[in-house]
Amino acid sequence: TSQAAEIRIGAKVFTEQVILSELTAQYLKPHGYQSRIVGNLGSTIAWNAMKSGQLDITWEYTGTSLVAYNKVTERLDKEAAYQRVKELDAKSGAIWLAPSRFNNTYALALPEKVAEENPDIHTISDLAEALKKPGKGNRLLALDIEFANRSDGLDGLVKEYGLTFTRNEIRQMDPGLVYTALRNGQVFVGLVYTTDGRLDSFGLRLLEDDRKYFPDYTAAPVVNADYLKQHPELEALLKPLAERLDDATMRRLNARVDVDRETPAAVAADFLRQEKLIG
Ligand code: PBE
Repeated sequence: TSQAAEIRIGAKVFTEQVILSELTAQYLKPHGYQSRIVGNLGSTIAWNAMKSGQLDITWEYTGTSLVAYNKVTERLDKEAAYQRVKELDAKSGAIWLAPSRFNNTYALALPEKVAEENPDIHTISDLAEALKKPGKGNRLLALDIEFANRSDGLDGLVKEYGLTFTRNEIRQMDPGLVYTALRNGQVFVGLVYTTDGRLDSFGLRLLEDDRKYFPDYTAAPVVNADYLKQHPELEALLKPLAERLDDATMRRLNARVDVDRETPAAVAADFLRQEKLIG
């Protein structure tokens, strides 16, 4: 009888990442893996820790690697983006496994009340126009700290659309607090993640990225190359899990945690049993 293999799973600071790490840990357990989840990481920290072998696996998003890590400025569709990051990252010891079916992209969203008062704002270009009109009251933009500092983030977005926010109209906060600010109507607009579970129940209006600034952000497990050499079965093993996760499914799982207040561990266990991925 062989000893259980240890697998160290990295997770970033938002709910979806906690659920994905729980899904991975609980799914791999009956296959002989003992998991350790390391949470609350920033994107770059998680990514570098996985590449250097301090972590074995993380769930990453294609656009994040493409634009934020590899600084590719060319616009690629979903498949081309996946192929490109798979190729580029393999050179630095990170192996992309079979992708999920969900795309967790960024979006700008209006609080329900702001949406009602501004029936003409449906795209980010509409927002840019509205911001140019004098005498607007609340013009605050809520966003997370990471977005303010990423190359697929705030500076590029402002430039692409000619958004005229002043420095002190931009409020940086923890990602979860952006949704609180939006629900309470404390800001004019907020930066959200499109698979977040709170979008529907908070009645937010998502603005269309009509200039296609944001890349595709399909999620996939990414494994340290040396670890994968020791555990080549992971590739086939994780495929059925990744394949079951589409936009609607991920949003529902996220909502069970952020709206219904179930724990990520319970949500993951329930999903794996329902899908017959564990016994
Ligand atoms: N995203 C949206 C970000 C945060 C959520 C997937 C583009 C990321 O973690 O890379």
